[in-house]
This record gives sequence, C-alpha cells and structure tokens, in this order.
Amino acid sequence: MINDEARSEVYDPNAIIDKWMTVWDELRTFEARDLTSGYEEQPRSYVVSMFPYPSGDLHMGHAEVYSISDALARYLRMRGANLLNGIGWDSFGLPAENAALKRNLDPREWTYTNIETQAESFRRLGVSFDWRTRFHTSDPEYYRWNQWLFLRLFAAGLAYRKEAAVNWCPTDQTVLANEQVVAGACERCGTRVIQRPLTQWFFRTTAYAQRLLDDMAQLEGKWPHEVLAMQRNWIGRSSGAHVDFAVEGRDRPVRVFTTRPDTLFGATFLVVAVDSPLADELCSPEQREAFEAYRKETVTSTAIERLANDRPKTGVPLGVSAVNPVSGARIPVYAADYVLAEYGTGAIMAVPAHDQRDLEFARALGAPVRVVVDTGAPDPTETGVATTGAGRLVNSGDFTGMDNSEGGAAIIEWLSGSGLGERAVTYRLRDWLLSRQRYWGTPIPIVHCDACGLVPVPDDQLPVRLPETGYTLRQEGGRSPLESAEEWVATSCPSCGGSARRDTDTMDTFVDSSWYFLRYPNPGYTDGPFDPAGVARWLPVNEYIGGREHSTGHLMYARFLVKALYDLGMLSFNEPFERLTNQGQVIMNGKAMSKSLGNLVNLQEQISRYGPDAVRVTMVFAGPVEEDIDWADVSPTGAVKWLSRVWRLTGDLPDQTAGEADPGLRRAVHLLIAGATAAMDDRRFNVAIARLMELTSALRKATDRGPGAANPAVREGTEALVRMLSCFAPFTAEEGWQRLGHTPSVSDAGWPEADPALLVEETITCVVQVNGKVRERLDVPTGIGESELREFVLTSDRIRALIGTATVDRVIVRAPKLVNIVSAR
Ligand code: ANZ
Ligand code: ZN
Repeated sequence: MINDEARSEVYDPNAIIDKWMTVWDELRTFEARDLTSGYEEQPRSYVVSMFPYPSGDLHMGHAEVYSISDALARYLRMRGANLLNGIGWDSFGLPAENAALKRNLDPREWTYTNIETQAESFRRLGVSFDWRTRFHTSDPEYYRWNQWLFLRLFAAGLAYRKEAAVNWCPTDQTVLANEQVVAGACERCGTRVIQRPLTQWFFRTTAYAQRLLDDMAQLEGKWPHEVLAMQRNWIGRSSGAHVDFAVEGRDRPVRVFTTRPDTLFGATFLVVAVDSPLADELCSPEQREAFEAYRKETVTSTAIERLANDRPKTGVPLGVSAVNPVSGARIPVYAADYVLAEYGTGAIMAVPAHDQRDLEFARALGAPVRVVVDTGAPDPTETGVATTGAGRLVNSGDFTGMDNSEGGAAIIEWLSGSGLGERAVTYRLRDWLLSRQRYWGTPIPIVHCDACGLVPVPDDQLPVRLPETGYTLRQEGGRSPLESAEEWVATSCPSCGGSARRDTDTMDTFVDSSWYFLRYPNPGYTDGPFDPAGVARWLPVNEYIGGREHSTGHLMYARFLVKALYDLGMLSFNEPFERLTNQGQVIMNGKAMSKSLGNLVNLQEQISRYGPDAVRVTMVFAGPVEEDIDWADVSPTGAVKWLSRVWRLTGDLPDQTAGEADPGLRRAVHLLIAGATAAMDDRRFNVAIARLMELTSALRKATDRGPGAANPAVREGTEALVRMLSCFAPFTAEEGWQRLGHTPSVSDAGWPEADPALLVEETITCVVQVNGKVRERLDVPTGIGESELREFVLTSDRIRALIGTATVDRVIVRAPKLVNIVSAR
C-alpha cells in the first residue's frame, strides 16, 4: 500500500519546464528528419497552425489553437510520421503601426519585441515546433518574395490597378477589402466604413471564381462543412441571363443581369445603381439636380445595408425610358441604391410582382406591377407580398401557359436568337483589393514613370525595402505615409532611366499569409519564394488548424494564390490545405474576451498558477475542438489533480515487475489504448483525454487494491499512459517517462499499439452435445446470442466433422453455455 502523503516529493509543474526545454533542444527532438535535403520516403506529415500575429504576448486563444495543433502533431509523429510542424510570424500590419504612432516608436521595435516574447512563451508551453522553420513576414528576406510574386501576377495580368469605389475606414485611414468589412464596420476598429473612389491595386480573384468553387470537391468531407458553405456563399455563383434593353437616345442598350428570365414580361421598369457611371450617363438634364442630391445621400451606406430587404426603398427617375425587348412596352429607368454598381451589370430589370425589393420600390415610387407567373398565391398588388414561387406563365405573349422554368429557358433561347440576350453566370466574389495606405507592409514593387507608365521593379533590385524612418511618417487625408518619404519615393525609371516615383502603397498583409506555408520547408531559400524540392517533399499541408473567422478571407486568398501559382507552373497541386480543423474561441461568461468588457483572462497568469500542461489539457478536454470554451465553466485545477495522479503513479512503480500480468487489467489497458487511438484519428481529442483519465483510474485501483504496483500489467499500462499523455501534457509525460526508468524523449517511444487479441470480448466455455453426449467444448463470447451461437457451433470445423453427412434434426441452444445437437443416426 502506497501512501501518497508520506512521500516528500510534490508535483510541481512549473519546476520541470526549463529542464525539458533544454533536453528537447539538445536532442533536437522535434526537428523534421529531412527538412531541406536528403528527402526520405513516406510517410511524412505536415501540420500547420495559422501563424500568429505578434500583438503582445500569447493569449488564451493562441493557447487553444496551439494545444490542439500540437496534440495532433505529436500524435502523428508518435505514429511514425516524419513530421514538420512549422512556426513563423505574420508580423506586418496595422496594430504595430498604430502602437508605434502612439508611442513614437519604430513599428519594428514593437513587432520584434513581441515576437521574442511569444517565441519564449511557445517554448514554455511545450509546443513541438521545428524552430528551424522560423521566419517573420516583415523581414526583407521574406517580403522580397511577396514583391516577386506580385510581379509574376502582374506579368500574368492577375494584378492590376483601377479606380473603384472602395471601402474606406476613416479611423484607420486605409482602404479595406470586402472581407475586412463586418456588418458595415471596419473589422479592426469598428468604425463605419464609407465608400470612396480611389485608384487601387487588385488581384484578379474573379478569374478563379469557378475553379474556387469546383475544386471544393477535393475538400468535401475534409474541411468543416460550414467553411465550405461560407466559401460557396461568398463566391455566390448565380446563373440566369443577360438581357439587353434599348434606351431612347442612346446607341447602346442597357444590359441587365437576371436570375429570372421567365419574368421578363413583368419587367415594368429598369433600375441602375445610383453610384454607377451608367446612371450618371443616362440621367437627363431635367433630372440632373434630383439625381445629384440623391447620389450624395448614398455614399455613406454600405452594400449590406443597401441590399437589406426591410429598408425603405428610395430612388429617382432618370428621365429616360427603355423598351422591354419581349413585350415592346416602354418602361421608365430609375437610379436607386438597392442596386449595387459592383454586382452583375450594375443594372436590373425590376419585376415588382415577383421580387420583394422591386415591389417595395414600385409602391414607393408609383411604378406599375404586372403579374406574369401564376403561383397560386394571392395577388401581390393587393397583399404587398411579391410571389416568388414556381407556376405557370401568364401575360407572357407566346410563352403564356408554359411552366415557368421551361418558360425561362424558352425566353433565353428567343433572346439569343434575336441577339437581345444570352444565358449568363455571375459571381458575387470581387477582385481582391490589396493596396493599403499604410506604412508597415510590403511596398508595392512598381515605379510610376510619366513616359513608360507602370514599370515593374526588376527582380535583381528586390526587395524594395521600407524606408527606416517609419515612425516619423504621417498620413493625412488618405495619402499613404510613404508619400512623405520623399527621398525614398524619388527614383529612376527602370525602363527609360528618367526620373520616376515609387508606388507608395503597401500590400494587404493577407498577401503575406497566402503563401507562408510554402516557405517553412526551406525558410532561408534565396533563389525564389520557396524551394521547389522542399515543396515537392512536404506540400500540400496535410493538416491546417485555425479559426473559422478566416473562412472567406485568408483561406480564399491562399486557395486563389496556390491556383495562380499552379497555372504559372510553380506548383504541382492546386489546393493548399488537404484537411482543415477549426478550433472554437475561448470566451468568458458567454462573451468574447476583451479589455473593454474587463473579462480578459491572462494566459501567463494561468500558466504560472497551474503549469503549462494543465492549461493545455484544460483547453483540449473542455469539449470538441470546434466548440467555444467558456473559461468561466472550466478550471485547470481538475487537470492539475489528474496530472499529479499520473505523476505519482510513475513514481510508485518498482523497477522490477513481479508475477503474472493481470489479464483483466491488460484487457482494460488495451481497450483504452484502442479507444484513445480511435478518438485521436477522429480528431476527438477531448474523448482521447477521457480515455487516458479512465486508464489512470484503472491503474491507480490496480496499484492500491488490485494486483499491486509490481504487476507487469500495471507497468505496461502506465508506460502506455505516459506515452499517450505526451501529446497533451508533454512536460509531465517526459518527467513520468524518466521516473519509469527510461531515457528521453517519450516522444520517441512511439504511440502504444493495442493488441487486437486483447480486444476481443471475454469468453466462456460452451459445452456442445451431440444427441445428449458431450462431444466438444468451445470458447465463445459471454454475450453471444442464441442464433449467433447456433451458427457458430454448426459452422465450427470440429462439429461439422463430428456430424459428417448425418442430417441435423434439431438444435437446442442455451446461450452461452450449452448446445445440444439432435441428429438422425
Ligand atoms: C429580375 C428578377 C425577377 C430578379 C424576380 C429576381 C426575382 P442573385 O441570386 O443574388 O444573383 N440583381 C441583379 N443585379 C443586381 C445588382 N447589381 N444589385 C442588386 N440586385 C441585383 O440575384 C440576382 C437577382 O438580383 C437578379 O434577378 C436581379 O433581380 C437582382 F422575380 O432580375 B432579378
Ligand atoms: Zn520610363
């Protein structure tokens, strides 16, 4: 009997950190076996967790994502994979610049200090990164390749510059991509975003819209369903038709996009986006004043608000009329804000009977309503509710009587034949606006020359380095801070040698993060953005782990860029991440943690109180990976208790085992190994931990009241426990492994294998009689049913030999102990 209290040693999780950090470094335990050369055969496994942004020290959210990704990485490694677990920093971006401006510092200082802090915290958290992969996107050695990639896309026509109405954040004084505008506000600071016309750089993501959709087939079942659904919505494929409407006094028709060509006879007016050049062009002199006034009102509303169904509809007549191509009716043309300039063609045919927004607009402005699909629902003119269902066409000329889907196809055909329209597909996805009017980012490697236009900086002049004086630069009124670095801006044209100016915008940091995982295999590579041999060896990423907030931004950008590089012949695969896992958020009392709510939990405080292992275990054990963890509902004290039990157990076992292994315990151990393994394979890490906890209890019971600490089954079970534990609580496991008399590292000991022979159910001896005489004893599972047992006995070789050719008259089965076969002699 072992008395825990009598032992002088206490489990002190913080006392063992430095020791094991040093051992792992010395043994190079977590280095991939062949990072940059000497490539081995399979299996290899490449795990990437979305790389951190260096905003201060690590926080609870980091602890969660890296506890999960590390459990997975360690598991795959223990299962025999040559594993690469990379780490770098996404170190350009606004917070550094804002902090620097506030304190009059160089953003570099803030950034690199935070990186050092985070790196140390990662090590103290026991994350098994291969530190040789480390790089920072704000290093010129990295952003140089951002510039190089930009120039490849520019040469391929995939990077271009145009004037567009863009999202502008008045507080951060920068443009934002659509993906960075959340509910009409700046994702970072919450300020209302306004629309401003500016000349900006774009990547042509729309050229890949269909492939971004189609290639999701590869990800089905391997990425979370919701992420795929969000991407599908974001790409927003619509199919329908383009229809041309002749407009009085204009030689070219107005083209609209519609998903309901079947309703064409019900188009009683046209609506053009108020902020489109087309509206400006169509407006008659009489309506000019009203139009300008209306246009002014709309600049502050966002696309989402403009499209909202419940918003009162506003607009102005443009004072021109168009002709409905099928009915020949003269219909008025309006400008309104519920039509977006950037979607479809920026103009619509309004069918108030069958489209709610059009109906509300018609009611507000007194336009006619004409029902053309009889859906069986009440008349929209009376109810104010547009009828959107299927039905038969009415008031539709020769098409009257057709069912509406067939009618739609027939109308498209007629339009095509008459040169008035055609089948069309439209996407909601927009080109990626990548230029930013900020300092702390990758300078765009383009020179503006009056004579030559946009001239790429030659590759051998890369990187275009940021000027060092970032902190003295100010930005005003939407000008990039780089504009005030006059000496830096002034340059000569690489093409004609004349005086020219550098582009003063920097790249969205999502450019940096769209390819970083290609560089981990050889982070110091100098002949290109990534080492083709290393990429061939390690890519695509097998397991990608990160937050679901990146569903439509980062993940879409990375997919786009990989496809573009595939087309440029630089990659041999077209999807970057084979499998994606989203972890939930760490929240507090039902709310996201934030300084302003005062519910921030400090990670370092948790670690110093409970130790890194207990914090990690708590994160992973709290629930399924994709669910949020409310820190108010969990406490690492439970994990501390469990880990100290494991730790004591490892100290309680004698060096020499004695006696026969206890069969019941062995079976329990192997069943729990099998259970934990299956849970790990399904990424149900919390379930795996539950199995380990059960195993701990079984072993504790066996040492205290069962066969005793010296029993070989206890040692076998404890060693298996410690090996598996190393995925979640690496320091405690390492310490336990040593206490069990082994040399480090436990990570090299491999994941325990469940013995299949021990997994079969317990058996009992069944007596088999033939005509009342005992002829055979067979081992059968205790839980076997009557019919199963009958089958089992009659098909067993020995019984069949006994019976020979005699016919079986009757079989009496008393499961599980007796079977009597009555057979004719
Ligand atoms: C006539 C019509 C009749 C329409 C009807 C709908 C129902 P999705 O599915 O989102 O692609 N639309 C087209 N361009 C638009 C723009 N730039 N801004 C706002 N609305 C626009 O929607 C396509 C439908 O949205 C199109 O089909 C058009 O209205 C409208 F019973 O045309 B429809
Ligand atoms: Zn020039």
